[in-house]
Amino acid sequence: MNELTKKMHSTEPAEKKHQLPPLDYGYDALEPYIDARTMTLHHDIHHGGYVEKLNAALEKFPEFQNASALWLLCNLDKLPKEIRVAVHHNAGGHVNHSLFWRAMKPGSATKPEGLLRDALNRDFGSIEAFKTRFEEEGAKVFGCGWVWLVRTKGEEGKLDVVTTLGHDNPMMKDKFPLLLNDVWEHAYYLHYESRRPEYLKAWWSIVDWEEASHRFELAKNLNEEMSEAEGGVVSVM
Ligand code: MN3
Repeated sequence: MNELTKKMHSTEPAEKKHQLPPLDYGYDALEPYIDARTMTLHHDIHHGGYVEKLNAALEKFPEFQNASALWLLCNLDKLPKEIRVAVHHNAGGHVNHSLFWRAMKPGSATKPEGLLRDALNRDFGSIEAFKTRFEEEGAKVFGCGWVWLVRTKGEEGKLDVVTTLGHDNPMMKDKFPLLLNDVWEHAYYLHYESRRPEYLKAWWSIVDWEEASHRFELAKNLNEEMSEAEGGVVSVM
């Protein structure tokens, strides 16, 4: 029995478990736009819960324990039927929230710059028109979901705004996420109650446009390895 086979048949706990990534800033750092209580619950309880449930679903299937959460999400049809639903929800929740924390930065008040700014102007007409479209699409999501700025693959990749339900990710449809906002009620309800459009508008004050620009560059070179926190490596299991 070689090492890999041993590992696949081992009843030991998985060597590699999915981990809740720590925030790069304090729970109160995004105030007043997102309050500390919301951030604490959202990161520790909601995101933490997805990680815990993802690990629990994979417990009986060591052959999938080294796969990135993004790979799992994009290859649901390759998974055992009994864990497909749990992995769908929880790998999606893990991937999306890992991206979401990095999409924001305290006191950033930055603006899109360089090639990303040019592409936004090219594909939406203006930065303001892009923001309006993003807010409108985000407000329209019925129930739980996300709103995204995505880039289609390739050198000339066009930018678009898309929405997903539950914790689906645009990579499931071959679109690369640059920026995302969480429009599940748990993301804003304590402070904004049912005023989701107000949350969407306020959110621009904490967007990290440098991260979005970084992802815009990554989208051109998808063969480069990305860490799990950056959205995982889809091609490698
Ligand atoms: Mn959420």
